[in-house]
Amino acid sequence: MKGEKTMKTSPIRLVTITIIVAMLIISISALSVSAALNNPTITVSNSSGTTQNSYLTSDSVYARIAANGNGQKDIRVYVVTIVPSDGQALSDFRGSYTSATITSTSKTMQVWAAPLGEGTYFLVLDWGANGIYSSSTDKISSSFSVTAVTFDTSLRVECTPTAVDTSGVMQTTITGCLTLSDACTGVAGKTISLSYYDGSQYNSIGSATTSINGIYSLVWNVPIDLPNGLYIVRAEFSGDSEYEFSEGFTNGDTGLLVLPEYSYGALVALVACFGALIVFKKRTSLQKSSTN
Ligand SMILES: [Ca+2]
Repeated sequence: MKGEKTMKTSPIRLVTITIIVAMLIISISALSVSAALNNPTITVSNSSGTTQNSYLTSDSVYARIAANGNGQKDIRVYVVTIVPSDGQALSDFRGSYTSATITSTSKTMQVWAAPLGEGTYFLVLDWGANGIYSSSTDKISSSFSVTAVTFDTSLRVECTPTAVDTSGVMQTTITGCLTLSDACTGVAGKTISLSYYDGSQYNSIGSATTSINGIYSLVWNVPIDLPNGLYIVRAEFSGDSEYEFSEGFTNGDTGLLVLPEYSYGALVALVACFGALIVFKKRTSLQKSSTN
């Protein structure tokens, strides 16, 4: 008898249950509508998604994009040097933007591969990928800087031969090597300026370009009117955005020695002595033959 009573459901209770079920259905559907990806953020990061705001030109830049909800969203990431104003058409510093589709609440993606250009930049998240910056939907990252990788260099120079004579050999080959200071790695494709010191200033000899292993070579036609003496030869690399300035000098052993030439008078005297010697030898042999 007790069971019969509990089996009965009053009309009021039935209505209440129906209302509750209906409300539940409405709230679930409302929840699914509001669950689309929203509230995005963009962070400049490394490949693991950790925030990074300083880069070298040899690095790559990644972006960590986070959002709430679920579903998917097409996006573009622009690299810019100036924060865009509202409603402005977006233009990428690199020439083209990076596009992607976000399908989860967090994504780390490469947006700029090495080599990077030096400067200060921002990333713009174009949420919905329409190419127009809208401050209400799009996001701008904090700024990040890119600086050049620089290497210290060493430069060597020597002359072969180390002596020239204005009445004989008047060419010397200037050779050397441009390398990294902390390794024996040659630096290729760099211009080396060569000059010699005349006692008061350096005078240009010419320039040569380093080969794949950092070696350069230049044949110098030594000016015939260069006064006798020992000349220091200098090699100079002016440096660039990647490699530091360096210079090298010949020393007493490798510097160029211009030897004193025989003057015309001295040469005549030498020829006269040699001639006298021949005459003397001839006479002696004649004397010997006559006594025999
Ligand atoms: Ca937009």
